[in-house]
Amino acid sequence: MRYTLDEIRDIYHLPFTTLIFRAQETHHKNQDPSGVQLCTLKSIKTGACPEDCKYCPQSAHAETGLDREDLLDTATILKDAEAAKKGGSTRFCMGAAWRRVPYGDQFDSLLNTVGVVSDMGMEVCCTLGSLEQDQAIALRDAGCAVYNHNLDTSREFYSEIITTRSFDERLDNIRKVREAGMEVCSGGIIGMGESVDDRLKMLQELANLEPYPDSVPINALIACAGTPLEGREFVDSFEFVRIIATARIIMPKTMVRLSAGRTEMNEELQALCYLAGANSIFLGEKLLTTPNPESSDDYKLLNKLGLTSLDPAEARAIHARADDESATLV
Ligand code: SAM
Ligand code: DTB
Ligand code: SF4
Repeated sequence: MRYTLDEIRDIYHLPFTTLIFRAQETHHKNQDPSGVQLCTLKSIKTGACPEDCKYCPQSAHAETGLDREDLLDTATILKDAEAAKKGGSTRFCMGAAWRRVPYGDQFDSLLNTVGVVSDMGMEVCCTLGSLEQDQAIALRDAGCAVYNHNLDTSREFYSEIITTRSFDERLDNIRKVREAGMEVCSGGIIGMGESVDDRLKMLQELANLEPYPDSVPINALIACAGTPLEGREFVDSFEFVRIIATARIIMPKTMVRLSAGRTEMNEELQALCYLAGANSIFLGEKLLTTPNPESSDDYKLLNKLGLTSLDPAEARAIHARADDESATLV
């Protein structure tokens, strides 16, 4: 095990100044400190999801009045992928509100879409729920580089949030993704009523995966009307930044993605997140079903901070160099 819970607690509770210093130190050693990865999300199948994730506006168990939409065809998705590329994104992430990935025409159409988007030169990520090993392999072969499946919270708090899919099923899904040779993107949500320890246990689970995820999205709960978590207070800013910094320190080479909740964060808080080691965001006016900041506002902030788009090839080169350095240190 790379990290015990006590070790992670010690990091999280450092004086804020030392915590940020440690995160910066790790960030500079392992990442391009001026690079931010720009990803765009697209909901390709929306709503009516049989899972009961209490935070999710797409769950059929929620009363959000969301318009459901069947799987979109390749041509429709391609238009958004092209717009995302033009807008400066390097990764296109397609999300579907499925319990498990279906076989048949829908999957064939999806594989075709993955291939076409990948041929455009975008890094393709999918987040489609649980999948079978052969589906993971087919996705990879079609050009899907990354699969997102979040742990969402600690093992203990998990059953308060989701009852239709177990924590172990999620870990199993992540293992299948890895075995198929795709990158793993896995993180969670802060602000659902979980304790600080629950958040740290989630980070511990992620950091102790072998290897740990290539990217870790940290979402601040968007408390959507009609979901059981409606009305929850937005997470405390400093607790959120501490989680980002802790994730950076214990998973030095991962892309820490500042994900849902940015519309509730002012520029200063987002800048603190970058200081704490966040180096990826979702760009574009929509996440899956909820609003995201305007791209122009994001570029304005990145320009003010002197941060630039991180090219995926460059990110891999930096990671390779960091590997070499640690090899010579031994
Ligand atoms: N259905 C797939 C799944 O569950 O893996 C993919 C899509 S799902 C919407 C992806 C992730 O979005 C969830 O695991 C959760 O972490 C995040 N998410 C969903 N609703 C959210 C909300 N209201 N606030 C913050 N994060 C949310
Ligand atoms: C992740 O961790 N966050 C993104 C992405 N992975 C798929 C999704 C956020 C969704 C927020 C609620 C919505 O827009 O429906
Ligand atoms: Fe379905 Fe994913 Fe939403 Fe859960 S998070 S209800 S699995 S779309």
